[in-house]
Amino acid sequence: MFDLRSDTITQPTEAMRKAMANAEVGDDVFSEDPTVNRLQELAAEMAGKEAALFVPSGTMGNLTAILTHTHGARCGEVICEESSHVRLNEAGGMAALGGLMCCPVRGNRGAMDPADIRAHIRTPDLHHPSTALICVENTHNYAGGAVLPLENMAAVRALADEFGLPVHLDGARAFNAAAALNVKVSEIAQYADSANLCLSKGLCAPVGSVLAGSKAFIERAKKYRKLLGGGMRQCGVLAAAGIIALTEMTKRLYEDNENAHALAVGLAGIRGISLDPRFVQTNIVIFDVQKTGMTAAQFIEKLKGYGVLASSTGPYAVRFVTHRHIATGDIPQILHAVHKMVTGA
Ligand code: TLP
Repeated sequence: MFDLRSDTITQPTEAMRKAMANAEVGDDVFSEDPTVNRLQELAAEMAGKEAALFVPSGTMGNLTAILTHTHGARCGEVICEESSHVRLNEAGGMAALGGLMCCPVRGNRGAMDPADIRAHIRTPDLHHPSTALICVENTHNYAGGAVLPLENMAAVRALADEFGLPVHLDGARAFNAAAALNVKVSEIAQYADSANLCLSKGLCAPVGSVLAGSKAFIERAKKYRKLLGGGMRQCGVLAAAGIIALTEMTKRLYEDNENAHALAVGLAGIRGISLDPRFVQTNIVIFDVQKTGMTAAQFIEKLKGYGVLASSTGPYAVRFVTHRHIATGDIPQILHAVHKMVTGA
């Protein structure tokens, strides 16, 4: 089976398992776990921020950041791209736990136009919720792993500064963006006040994310992590894998990006599949299957019989995600399986 459902399915490496077994640990709620402290220092340095906080998941990293930025104020509004993960895939956490409303803005390949953001920023009016935060996602998952151009991030930052608003980066796959742009992740994160970087996707750690920001922000974030139940104890066993994720696994992400591009080029040549491979910049390939006469659900179910697992992002949108367990040599076989399934030949 080629499992292309997500890069979240990646297994920890041997080096990670060894490091986990031998990790020095302490009670992290007292900030006394030396391995967690090391991971946090490393993550802060890589993100170009003063401090960082280890959290169990990307979802908790984003929600912790959102609550921290809004100081738990209810009735505020968070501007985010309309198909962003914080809006669609985090169980409405900002509304349920933060009393916040989501203000969706349609992006172009995941990038919100600053003019559109400006049009959604609330003016003082007792009828209105107040704009409290802008969230950006880079790479943008549902925009097919699109990389937000750095100029766009800089323009959003400038606009946020004009209105005194904080910016949070959902950088679940920011290292894939960094690999595609050939820049350090700090060059991307510099435009945001906080950045959530996932360790458990293409970087292969079993669990976890790091939330990076200023010292004062991270101090406040600790309280919200606690509120969300994310204060873990001897979690150096998990952080040990995270350290390897950051030191060893970021270097290979360009392979996942290249494999995804090769998949996209091949898929575009299969009858009934629509996508533009020029837009596949990182490890996510989203393609339309409507012209095959199948829905995404039918396509995925049928493809399973040919040894390939996929996920969907819409009624006719199928998603393939490349990762460490998909080798360059597997791409022709995957394409052959899809071709056979679609054409019967
Ligand atoms: N994304 C998962 C699913 O939830 C869709 C996936 O398979 O891609 N931000 C972004 C941009 C994400 O893609 C994800 C996970 C998260 C945050 C949440 O991370 P976790 O799963 O660790 O809570």
